[in-house]
Amino acid sequence: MKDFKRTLVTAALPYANGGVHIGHLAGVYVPADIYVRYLRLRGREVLFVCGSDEHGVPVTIRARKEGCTPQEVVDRYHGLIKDAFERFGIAFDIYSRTTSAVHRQTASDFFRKLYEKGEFLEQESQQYYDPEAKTFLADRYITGECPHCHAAGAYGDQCEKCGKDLSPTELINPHSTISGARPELRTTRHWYLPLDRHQEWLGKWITEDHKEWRTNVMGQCKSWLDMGLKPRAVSRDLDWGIPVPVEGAEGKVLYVWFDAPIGYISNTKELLPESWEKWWKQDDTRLVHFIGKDNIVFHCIVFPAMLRAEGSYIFPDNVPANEFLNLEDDKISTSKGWAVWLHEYLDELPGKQDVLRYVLTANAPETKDNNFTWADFQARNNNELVAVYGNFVNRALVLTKKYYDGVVPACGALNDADRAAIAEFAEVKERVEALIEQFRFRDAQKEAMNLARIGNKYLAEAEPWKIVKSNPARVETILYLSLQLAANLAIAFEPFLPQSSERLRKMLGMGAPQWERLGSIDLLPAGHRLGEVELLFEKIDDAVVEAQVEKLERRKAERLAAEQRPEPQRPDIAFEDFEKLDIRVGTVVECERVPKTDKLLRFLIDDGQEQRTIVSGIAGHYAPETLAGRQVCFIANLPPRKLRGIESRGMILSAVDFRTGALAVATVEKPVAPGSQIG
Ligand code: B3M
Ligand code: ZN
Repeated sequence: MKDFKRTLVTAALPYANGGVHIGHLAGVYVPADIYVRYLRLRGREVLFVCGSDEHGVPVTIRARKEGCTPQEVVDRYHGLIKDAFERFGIAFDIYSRTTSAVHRQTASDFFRKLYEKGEFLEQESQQYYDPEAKTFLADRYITGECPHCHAAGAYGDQCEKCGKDLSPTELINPHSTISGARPELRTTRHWYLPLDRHQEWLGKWITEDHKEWRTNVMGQCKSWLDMGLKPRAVSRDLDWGIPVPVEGAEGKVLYVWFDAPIGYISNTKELLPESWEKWWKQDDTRLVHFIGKDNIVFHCIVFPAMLRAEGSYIFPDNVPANEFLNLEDDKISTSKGWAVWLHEYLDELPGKQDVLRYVLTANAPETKDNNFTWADFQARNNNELVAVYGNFVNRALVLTKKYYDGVVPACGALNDADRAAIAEFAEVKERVEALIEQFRFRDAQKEAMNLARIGNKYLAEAEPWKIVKSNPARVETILYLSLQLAANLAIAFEPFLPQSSERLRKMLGMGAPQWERLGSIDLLPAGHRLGEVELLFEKIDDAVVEAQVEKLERRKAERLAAEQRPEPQRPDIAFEDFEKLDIRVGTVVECERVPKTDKLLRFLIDDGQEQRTIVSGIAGHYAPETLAGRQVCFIANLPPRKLRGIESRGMILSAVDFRTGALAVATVEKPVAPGSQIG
C-alpha cells in the first residue's frame, strides 16, 4: 500500500428532502464514523466531511406538494438532519450544505474549467415540455399508464407498481404533474461528460490498481465497464440548482449528481479555506468515500472521471460501499412509511445512541443485504450489551467497591488462568486493527465484544466471591485483572460505542483513551480510586419494542390508505369546452375480443343512425358476451383511431375504481333510445 500521510473520509451527502433513517446509518454514517474515530484514536491526521445534498428534482417535487419553495424544503430538512447527526454523535469535522455560497462557486468553477478544457460534449435531444407551465419536464414530473403492467400513475422514470424502469416516452397517455397538460417533445441542448473517453484509464485504474476494493463494488464497476461507458448529461432544464455557468444556458442547471460530489470539496474548503488543497491535491492524502450501493457508479466512475478531466485532484483510494439494510424483512421505503427515522429514535429512545450503533454494526450489510428487526434490537441489547459487556463491567466494579472500597487492589502472582486470559486479550488489538483497516466493522466489533466474553468467563471461573475469606490475596489479583480488562474494553469500544466508553472511563476514573495501550494490564495502577458505579446498559422491555413495531404498522396502513385517495380534481375548464364533447348512449350489438391481443374488445354499437365500431382496452375486465345487448355511454366526436388495423370511432366511458383498480363501464340508469345525448 502507498504511504499516505493523512486520510480524508467522506460520507454520502444525504438528500435534504427527508430525514435520515437506519438504512442510511448502517450503510454509511456508522461505519464512516467508526473508521474516523479509530483513525483519530491512533493519532492519524484525518478529516471527516459531509453535508446535505440540496439540489435535484425530488426537492422541487416536495416543495410543490407542500406549497412552499425548494429553499424552504432544504432549510427544514438540512436542519433536521444536521441536528439528528449531532445528537447521535456522528463526529463530522464539517456538516455543510450544497446551497452554500462556497459550494455554488466551487461547483460553478469546476464546470467552467471542464467546459473551457473541452471536456464536455454538447448535444441536442428531444425532451418532454409542458406547454402550459412553459417548462421542460423532469422524468418524475410526467405520469401516465405503465406500458408493462398498465397501472395508472407510473412516473417517467419508473413504475412504482411493477418496479420497471421507464423512459418518459414509453408512458401511455402521458401528462404533466404540474399542469395536467399533455407534454410535447421539444428539442433541448445539454452538456455531456463523455465517459467513453475515460473508459480505458478507468478500467485499468479500477480493475488493476484497486483489486482490494470490495467484491460488491468491483462487481458493479466491472459490469458498467463491460457495458461500455457512454456520455452522461451533466445539465438539466430545471429552475432549482446551480445555473450552468456558460452563455446561452438560461434555464439550465447542473445535474445534481454533477454538483453533489463536488460538495465534498466545497465543504472541505469551507472548513479549511487556507489548507483545503492539501486534502484534495496532494498524493499523500488518502481519499475514502463511504456510500450505499446505489451510489457506486457515481463515486467509482463518474466522479473520478470528473476529477481526471479537471486535472488537479487526487482520486479515491477506496470506496467501501455497503449493500442495503431491510427493516422487519421488508425493503425500507420512505414513501410506504417503512423506515425508522433517526430523529424519532433519538426522541423516543433517549440515551440509547450506542444501542443503535451496536445493533446496526452487528447487522451491517457489508457483503449482502441485511435485516433490522426490533426483536433483534431488543435481544442484542439485553443478551449482549447488558448480559455480556454491562454485566462484566458491573461485576468487576461492584466487587471492587464491596471488597476494597472502590480502590484498585494490588496484583499478586499470576496463575495459569490469569495468564490464559491475558494472552487472549492481548491479541484483540491487532485483530481489531486488521479488521477495521479492511473496513470489516462487523467482525471488528465482535472482537471488542469478545473481550467482554473473556472477562465474564474469567470471573465466572475464578469465582472471587467464594474465596474472599479463604484466599484474599488471590481475590485481589482477580479483581485487579478484571479492572484492567474493563479499562481495555473502554478503549476497544471507543470507535464503536463512544458514549458508553466515555461513561465507562468515568466509572473507572480513567483519562483519555490511548489506543496503543490496548492489551496492557497496567491501565489502572494499584491504589487508583474508581469513580461512581452506574449501569452501563439497561434492559429494554417488550413494551418498548412492541410500540415501535406498532408504529411501523400504523404508518404503513396510513400510507396505504392515503395512496388510495381519488385523483385530485383537474383544473377547471370553460363550459364551452364541455359542450364540445358529444357524449351519447349506444346499444351494444356485437362485442368480441380482438384476436391476438389481451386487452382489446371490438364493439359494434347502435348509435341511433348506424352501427359504429369502437375498440376499447377493457378485455381484462369484461368477458365480451356479458356486454352484448347492454347500453353504454361513449364519446361520439373523437377523431377515428386505428387500433390493430381496426378503425375505432369513439371512446367507451368507464370508471376505474381507485381502491381496487377494477373497471366498470358507464351505463344509464334506465334504457333510452340509442343515440340519446348525455349532458
Ligand atoms: N444524495 C444520494 C443518496 O443519498 C445522494 C448522495 C450524494 S453523495 C455525493 O443516495
Ligand atoms: Zn408497471
